[in-house]
Amino acid sequence: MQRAVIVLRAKSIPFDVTYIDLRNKPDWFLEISPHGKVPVLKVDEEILFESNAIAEYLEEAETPRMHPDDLIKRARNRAWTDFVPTFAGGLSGLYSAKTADGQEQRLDTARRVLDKLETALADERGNDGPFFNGAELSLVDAAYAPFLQRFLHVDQWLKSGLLDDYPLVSAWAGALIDSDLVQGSVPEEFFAEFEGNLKRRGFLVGALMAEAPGVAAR
Ligand SMILES: N[C@@H](CCC(=O)N[C@@H](CS)C(=O)NCC(=O)O)C(=O)O
Repeated sequence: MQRAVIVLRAKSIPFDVTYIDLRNKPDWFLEISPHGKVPVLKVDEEILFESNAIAEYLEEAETPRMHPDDLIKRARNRAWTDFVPTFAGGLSGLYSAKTADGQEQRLDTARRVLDKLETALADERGNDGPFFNGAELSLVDAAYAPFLQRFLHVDQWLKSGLLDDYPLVSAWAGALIDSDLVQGSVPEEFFAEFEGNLKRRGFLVGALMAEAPGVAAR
């Protein structure tokens, strides 16, 4: 959902959003979403699903172009976008642990995905950023932003210090969450709901949040 909203905002495409309670999906949503998952984009009467497909559709439909012009760069941006589910799983694994031991065990996986991304930024960019390709926020940025934003939020409690070892990822994540496009891509209550979800699911970080609520959210 968030990735689609970032792209819609970046391209100044007017849109309405309906948020779904994923624990209680309405019938109308199940009828239009083939996998019962968000996001779904309704374009006139047509339904699109899957974040990648939606982002690529918007990219082809509307300017400004968010992919690099260079064909090789564009292909590699898409390849790194394909890595997002693995990356997101590596980071969210860390904060979905229920015990300190479990969290410790998942550090290696988190480090592995961060290593790859740090190398990708070093190899791909050839400039000072701040985004994946340079000065402009691109589709690959829009794909990673939601997961980096969630991680930075929970790390206020986890205090893993993990990103300290990855200066390029760390600076990139900071630029993403500071960007208006990313900040305005979630509703006001998003972080409260996100925290509620982590608490409800019995994750260790949820307990830390309950003990020390109100750490300043970025
Ligand atoms: N590959 C899909 C994954 C979408 C996805 O997993 N959405 C989650 C929320 S982030 C969802 O709808 N979960 C509800 C469920 O699986 O029942 C995409 O990128 O659009």
